[in-house]
Amino acid sequence: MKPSDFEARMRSGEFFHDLRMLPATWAVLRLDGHGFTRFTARRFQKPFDASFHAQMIATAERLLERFQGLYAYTESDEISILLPRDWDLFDRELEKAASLSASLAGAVFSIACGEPVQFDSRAWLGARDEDVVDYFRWRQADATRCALNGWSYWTLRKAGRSVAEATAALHGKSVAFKNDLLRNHGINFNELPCWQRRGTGIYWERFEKEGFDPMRGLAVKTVRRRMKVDRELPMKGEYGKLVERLVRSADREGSRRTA
Ligand SMILES: Nc1nc2c(ncn2[C@@H]2O[C@H](COP(=O)(O)OP(=O)(O)OP(=O)(O)O)[C@@H](O)[C@H]2O)c(=O)[nH]1
Ligand SMILES: [Mg+2]
Repeated sequence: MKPSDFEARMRSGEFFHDLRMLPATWAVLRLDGHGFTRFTARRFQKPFDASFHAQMIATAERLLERFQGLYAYTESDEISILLPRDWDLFDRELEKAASLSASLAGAVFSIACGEPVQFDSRAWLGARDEDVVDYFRWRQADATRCALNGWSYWTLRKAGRSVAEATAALHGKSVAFKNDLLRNHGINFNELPCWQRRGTGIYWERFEKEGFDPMRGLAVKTVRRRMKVDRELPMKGEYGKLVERLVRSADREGSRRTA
């Protein structure tokens, strides 16, 4: 067999390498901490730990920057990064996007906490702006559900119930039941920190920077962009409007770039 044939035959075994995220489509990379139930149990306060969340935010910021995303959202041990429709890094190769995002998140988080941790990563695709709004409302609803469950479970555990007892006490119970349970233990779910109930968003904002033009000897203003970490996200419809604004302004910028 000729070396070039051998090379081609071996390459053909890289079966998924040609998979690309569809062109001109919204894409979200969603990363999730691998085995974080055990990892967090050893090192962080339950159900929520501000330092754990701060590390998730720092990881999300690095991903947003490196992957040139429009918006990052983090809740629990997951991070979603919205990519622009015209995103063209790595030729939109799925394997590259998933493996490089997971390895960057793992590296950033591991350095911060001093032990090796892993993330998995997957891609979500949506054709319409409304799909993106629905996606982020879906993840925020998950944050709220997990926060209520986590607070209910750990309130029972801290009150002396075993794993089996706490799990059985909450099995199939309604949102109202869990809110009442917390109230009976002196906790008002709606007054818990917003980031725990709704997650945290990170997006780009523009600001004016004062500078000096030495050629003209003049004070000048330039427009720069920086990341804004929003720990007080609105919820439901209002959150949807925030995501819609980010998506629409990205679409306007995209069409200016291609005009
Ligand atoms: N202690 C602590 N745990 C947290 C915090 N935020 C998220 N977690 C935990 O992270 C875990 C996330 O859930 P999953 O992603 O479903 O569980 P996992 O063990 O990571 O499993 P895989 O993702 O399937 O590998 C849950 O057990 C949460 O309680 C936090 O602020 N403090
Ligand atoms: Mg996980």
